[in-house]
Amino acid sequence: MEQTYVMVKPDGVQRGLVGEIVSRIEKRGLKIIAMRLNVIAEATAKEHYGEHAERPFFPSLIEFITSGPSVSMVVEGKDSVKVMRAVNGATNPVEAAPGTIRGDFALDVGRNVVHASDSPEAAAREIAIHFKDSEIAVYSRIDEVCLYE
Ligand code: IDP
Ligand code: MG
Repeated sequence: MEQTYVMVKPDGVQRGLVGEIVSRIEKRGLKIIAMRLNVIAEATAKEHYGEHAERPFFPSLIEFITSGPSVSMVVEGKDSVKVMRAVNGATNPVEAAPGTIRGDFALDVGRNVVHASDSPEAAAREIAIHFKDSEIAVYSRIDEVCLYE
């Protein structure tokens, strides 16, 4: 089963959207195998968003992502990278379809509530940045027999 890294960004925590977002992930059938609320350190944020280091929005992105608590998760399930990107919706919430998290709860690209890894390779990199192996739980969900053929 594929794993991906998901974050409820500080705007999502401040707006009380953690439960709603976790609920959507769970109801889709994806399994949360690690979860933590904390204020991400600046060095960790810079490593996480390293691919954007040269972009003009990088300083404000790092400032925002470290500005308050966020919720980090490792999410597992069939094609979880692709599924979580679809659950989150387009990066720019103006373009995000209704029914997606960004399409339902956001308007501004710099306040788009959630993050999810964009490839399995990125997921492995991001999971390793945010979680130790010992923080990831290996378990079965009782509904897996219904979720998967
Ligand atoms: P993603 O979060 O959908 O993967 P990326 O292109 O990887 O989108 O950008 C990372 C984050 O940087 C976005 O979620 C958004 O918060 C922020 N960002 C991206 N492009 C812009 C921009 O043009 N202005 C301000 N912030 C941006
Ligand atoms: Mg990205």
